[in-house]
Amino acid sequence: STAATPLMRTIDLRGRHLDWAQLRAVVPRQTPQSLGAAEQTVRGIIDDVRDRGAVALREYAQRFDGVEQGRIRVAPEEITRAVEGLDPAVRHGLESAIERCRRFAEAQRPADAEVEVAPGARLFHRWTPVARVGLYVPGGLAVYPSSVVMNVVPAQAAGVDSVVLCTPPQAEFGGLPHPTILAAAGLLGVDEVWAIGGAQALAAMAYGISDAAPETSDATQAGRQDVLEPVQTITGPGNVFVATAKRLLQSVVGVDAEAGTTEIAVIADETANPRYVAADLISQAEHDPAAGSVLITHVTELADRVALEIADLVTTARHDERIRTALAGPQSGVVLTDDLEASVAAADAYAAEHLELHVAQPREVAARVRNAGAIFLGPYSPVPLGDYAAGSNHVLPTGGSAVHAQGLCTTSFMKAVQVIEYSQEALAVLEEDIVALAEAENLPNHGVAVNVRREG
Ligand code: HSO
Ligand code: ZN
Repeated sequence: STAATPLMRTIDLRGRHLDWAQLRAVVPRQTPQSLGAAEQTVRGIIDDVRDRGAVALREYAQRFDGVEQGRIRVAPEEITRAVEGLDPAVRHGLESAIERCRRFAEAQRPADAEVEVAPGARLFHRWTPVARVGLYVPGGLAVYPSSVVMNVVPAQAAGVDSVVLCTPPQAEFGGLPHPTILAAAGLLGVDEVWAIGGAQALAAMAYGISDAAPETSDATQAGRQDVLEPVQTITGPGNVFVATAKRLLQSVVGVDAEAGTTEIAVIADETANPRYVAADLISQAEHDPAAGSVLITHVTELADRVALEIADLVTTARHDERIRTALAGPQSGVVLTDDLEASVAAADAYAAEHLELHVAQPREVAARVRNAGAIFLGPYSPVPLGDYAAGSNHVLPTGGSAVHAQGLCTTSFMKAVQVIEYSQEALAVLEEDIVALAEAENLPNHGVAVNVRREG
């Protein structure tokens, strides 16, 4: 093969001894999208949906989706029909993903804690699912039924009472949502699907819609089918309008993190297979011209061989333009380090959404990594395995937020309530302490609430 100029730039850290903050500044990273511009528009949409309900939703469907809506909720028969129409191979893939994700998600259910900190002084940490969850699924070019699985399964494993899915109505499907999305919902047992797109969908789920029956239907026909009960938590990806709506609705509902552009980092040593590494860097670059692919290695020959493999694989890629743009962008690159230790430090500072370890002792190296959304060990655990089928979740922290955040999991749809039960004697033991602290904070009636129980 010819020595073409490598697609990815090189960041040479050899001989430099950078601390965490310096590393964080030199590893490649995309600039996060700014949401400010959409804020006014989205605020208007949210208020409109809250105030005018289904009337506003029908107007937006007409304006943004080019669809005249009667019923906004998708009829159960349409979901069944979509399941029946699903390509059998895709159905098999989704069913196997659902099964593995369920097993992993169910294993994540946290145990309650109970402790008697002193005689008669009992504390309980009781986990409980969120009552009702809303999932937003975007329409448009990228249709990701795998993301429906990734959002719904942990909510179901958490034991939520109900899940509602909102996704845009599409003119090309007769005003229904994309059939593959409907089919994924059907396979998951989600029967409440509403054809609502964008910021409108998030507002509808946050505030609820009580008047969604079409005007033509008589009052007896309009029943529970046409009421969208408000949810307590909303998850799911979306464009800048959806991300802005999430931000604005945070005082009304819980929301998951805004999904940034996907990224992959690979730590490789001399044992790495350069073709595997190249294929995996390309796989995430395929998502978006702004996707980030980062190779971190202390083995320069390996870096060179990966560059050759990338050049080779890109020539036959369907989305070669997108991939080239992503790999050549400032958010991608090859980071050269002095040794494996330094590679781990660089990866930790980068805090990748996905981190692959192509090294001799991947488990041992993984134990030294603090910051990553998900870690893929060894040559046979590529990121696309996690994207579709491993059983892990593919909704992961992007943009370096893995330093403080984690991927979607069962507890994302749960919350713990702290339960306190003291006897009169156990309270009396603490009376002086509480009174002293209450006095110190100039809140004496806090102390009185304890005193009155002694006087009894
Ligand atoms: N890699 C993406 C998830 C995905 N891949 C969906 C394919 N479909 C972000 O983790
Ligand atoms: Zn992917």
